[in-house]
Amino acid sequence: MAKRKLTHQQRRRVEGKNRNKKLDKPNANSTSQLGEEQPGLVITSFGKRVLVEDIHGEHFSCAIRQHLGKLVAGDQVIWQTDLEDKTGVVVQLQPRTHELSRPGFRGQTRMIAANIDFIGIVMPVVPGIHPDMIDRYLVAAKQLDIPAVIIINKVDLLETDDDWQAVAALLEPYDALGIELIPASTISNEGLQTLQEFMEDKNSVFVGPSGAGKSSLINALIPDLDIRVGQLSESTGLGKHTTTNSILYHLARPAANNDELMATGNLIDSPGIRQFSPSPCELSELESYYPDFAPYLGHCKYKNCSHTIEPHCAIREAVDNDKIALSRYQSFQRLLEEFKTATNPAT
Ligand SMILES: Nc1nc2c(ncn2[C@@H]2O[C@H](COP(=O)(O)OP(=O)(O)O)[C@@H](O)[C@H]2O)c(=O)[nH]1
Ligand SMILES: [Mg+2]
Ligand SMILES: [Zn+2]
Repeated sequence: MAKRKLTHQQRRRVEGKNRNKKLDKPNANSTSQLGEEQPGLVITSFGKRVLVEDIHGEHFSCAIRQHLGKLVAGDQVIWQTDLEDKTGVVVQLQPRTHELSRPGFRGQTRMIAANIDFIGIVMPVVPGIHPDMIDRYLVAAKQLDIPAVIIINKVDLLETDDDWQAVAALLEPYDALGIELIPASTISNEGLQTLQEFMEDKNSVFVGPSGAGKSSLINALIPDLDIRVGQLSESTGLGKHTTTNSILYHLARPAANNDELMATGNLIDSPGIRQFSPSPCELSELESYYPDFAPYLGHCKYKNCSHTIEPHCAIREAVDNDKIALSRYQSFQRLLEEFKTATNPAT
């Protein structure tokens, strides 16, 4: 419509305004005044920005080109510095391998970590170990096809043999599955050496409930972490003790012949999540993530048995005969139920 046409003067004014805006602060979609494209690693995300580490280990607060969506700790990106200050713009996201995410609000996905190849499930003996949550993370690890260990944290709080036995009973099903169980404590330093060996040269993520001791463990595992956390909060403008978004730290150990530290992988600290959920999947896929069910699958009366109310169910019989742990059966059923509502929200 003619009304919408700008007069020559108006157009000049608008263009002038935009030009000034660009000079003030280049936004994520401007291309002026930017340095060459270079590779970078996302350390953490905050607000609409990310902290990117360049190949020299320097950190830059970066805007993100809109079409890239949300970025997360562990992402490999291509970015350009803003030549005027120590900021930049992420212009490309390298393909992710093994992204750990969870369902967020209104069907959105919340990223937890990218490019990981090892999951440490941190469970505290106090207030308690939650098998249901362990099983959810184990399913996620199976979906990604990466190894997971269970870190039994705060074992300094176990005082009697009975305390230990109660914990051992809860963990029995995982021991039977051959999953590594690592008792740990940042008070007694138990388990730290073992963890270090497991994580050598890997990109690991620590997950688990809030208060499990994830950040404390990372603090104990990384020698100069205090300094780095200080630097991080300076670059992001965020407080020191909040893990609202995942943060990537470099692991290091002393080099053989001198005092220098050698990089040996990365460890991502993740925020505590009240209820984690793996990606929804079909019954048969979920079954394949429960290796303890395997000997009984195919022996139910009905071929597509959901192992809930069907007669002559081999899985339920195995539970009744203590061949499958009740907690494992219950977590399976809860996930199945949850996946059903996730795929058919109306029902
Ligand atoms: N007794 C004991 N307390 C611990 C241990 N590790 C962490 N804590 C405490 O547990 C609380 C939560 O720790 P934090 O690392 O913030 O947990 P996060 O939420 O999983 O990161 C803090 O008060 C820690 O001091 C441990 O090994 N033993
Ligand atoms: Mg924390
Ligand atoms: Zn069945």
